[in-house]
Amino acid sequence: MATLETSFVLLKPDAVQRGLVGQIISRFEGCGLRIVGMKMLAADKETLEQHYAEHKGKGFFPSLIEFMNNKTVVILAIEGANAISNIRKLVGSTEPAGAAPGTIRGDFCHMSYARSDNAPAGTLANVIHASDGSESANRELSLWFEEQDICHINNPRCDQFFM
Ligand code: 3AN
Repeated sequence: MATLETSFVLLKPDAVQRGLVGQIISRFEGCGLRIVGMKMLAADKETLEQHYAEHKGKGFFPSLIEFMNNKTVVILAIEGANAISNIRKLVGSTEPAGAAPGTIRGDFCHMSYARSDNAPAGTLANVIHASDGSESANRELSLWFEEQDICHINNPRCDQFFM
């Protein structure tokens, strides 16, 4: 059965710097998912370390944080039926070299794990992050957004354009 879910998506610095923001967002809107929160900001180290806490201690952790620290990113809250798994499907697999054509990573990036250490970005540039489950979606939404800035249906600060 379909469940109405809200997921957290972050367009990484490579997506912003390459001017891919509009094209990526239109993939989500195009299939009927709804943007209910959006903000451009400079990611800070503390928030990034909390966001990627599960990867702390792994070899790629410092370069992953450095790649995004103080860089402009776009954060999104996206709502829809089974939004979390549907968004992961649109995003594609973590390693761009293996991501299927038609997915965001398959179409907009190409780096392999093997090349990422020596890549100009210093890490695996894969343009986007999306929550991988309901627990991480809730954690990431509350880490990056103020509840009042998400236009949920019962948020009195928002108009009802989406009803
Ligand atoms: P995803 O973003 O697909 O959920 P995770 O959560 O396994 O993938 O990894 C978080 C981020 O860490 C990835 N998006 C990628 O930027 C980086 N990463 C993951 N695995 C590697 C790796 N083996 N080498 C370099 N970077 C990695």
